[in-house]
Amino acid sequence: MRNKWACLPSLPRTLHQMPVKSKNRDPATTGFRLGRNVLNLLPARPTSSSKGLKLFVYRGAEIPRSVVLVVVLLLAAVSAGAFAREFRAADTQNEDYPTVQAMRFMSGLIEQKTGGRLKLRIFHSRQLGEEKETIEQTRAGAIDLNRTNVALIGTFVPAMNVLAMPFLFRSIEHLQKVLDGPIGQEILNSFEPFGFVGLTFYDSGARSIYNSVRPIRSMADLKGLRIRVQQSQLMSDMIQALGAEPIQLPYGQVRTGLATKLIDGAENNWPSFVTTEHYKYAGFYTLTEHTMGPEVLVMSRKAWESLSVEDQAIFREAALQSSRFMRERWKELEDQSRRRAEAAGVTIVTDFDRKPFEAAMKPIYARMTSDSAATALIERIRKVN
Ligand code: GTR
Repeated sequence: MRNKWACLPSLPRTLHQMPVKSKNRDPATTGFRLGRNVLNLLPARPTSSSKGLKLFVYRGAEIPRSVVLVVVLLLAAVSAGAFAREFRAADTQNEDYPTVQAMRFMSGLIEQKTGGRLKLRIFHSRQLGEEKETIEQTRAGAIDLNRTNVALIGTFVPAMNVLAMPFLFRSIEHLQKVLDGPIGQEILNSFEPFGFVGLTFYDSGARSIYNSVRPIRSMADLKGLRIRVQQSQLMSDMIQALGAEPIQLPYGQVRTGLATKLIDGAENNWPSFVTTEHYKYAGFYTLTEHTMGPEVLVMSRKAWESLSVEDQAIFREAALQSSRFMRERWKELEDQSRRRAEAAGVTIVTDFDRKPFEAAMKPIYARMTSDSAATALIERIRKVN
């Protein structure tokens, strides 16, 4: 005879599919009958076919079948991930943005490697607040992971501001070489004294200036324009040094700021310019590519320290894999976003005079290099070929 226990591992999935044996088909009692029928699948007492299941017999007394059922359901639920520990992860970008996709990918890897014990719960589109607040909450341990831009977290972790420095990287290839090498790892390791653990970097392309007033070809064209910047002193100083008026605004307010003419323009990479619909209000995009500050994924120290050493290694590896996964998607979205802006009639200015822009950054570098650690880091970055 077929062992009735054989059906147990798949019990929760098949519960609703089980044939109801009772003749009583009163829908009002269906739930009860379902429970009864499941119980009927359990043997009344250990039989020869249930050898090895002595577990259910305690000091000669049978443990009630209902208790056995609850235990079995709980075990099955645990293995199905119903009680997985979830880590709250914040991202300001929308659901389809590559950084959000990358974190989803990372969560899948973590779930797989921990047998469903751990996973991420991703709050995209500023569901947990604007970037600056979420960074503060991550430091306080109220948010477990945060994907942020280096310019924002630079207020908390000084080395991040170095990565956001204008005209520091010669190209995206140069940036990637730095981040993928020992310097990148050292920078990630430098987060801990500030209440974070640096997990990995994500691509963010180059940021360029866009506005609704005129095409920018020289610094004179920037004069007097109100340009939105991230909530970062470094970014404000940079825009001011270029002769425009910096306005710090959270990411979520830029679109309205452009629509209501509170601001004349902003600066960002192609995917952010397009996915936020800023391109519908700011028709002039100049390829200034003034910074290539990447995104970074950090974890709160509190959440990190709650993990075993083995789980910490799983998180690190999954984060690294997710940034590789993201890189493939990024390039594609960059090209696609640029094409979309062009098709919508955005004027792309490529013939701008870059030299004066670079020269105007001297005071910013002078301020940064008053810190010897930052000077050394900038020099090492420049030397990477
Ligand atoms: C994006 C970045 C966001 C946010 C935004 C901004 O490129 O992915 O995290 O910093 O820029 O300009 O506020």
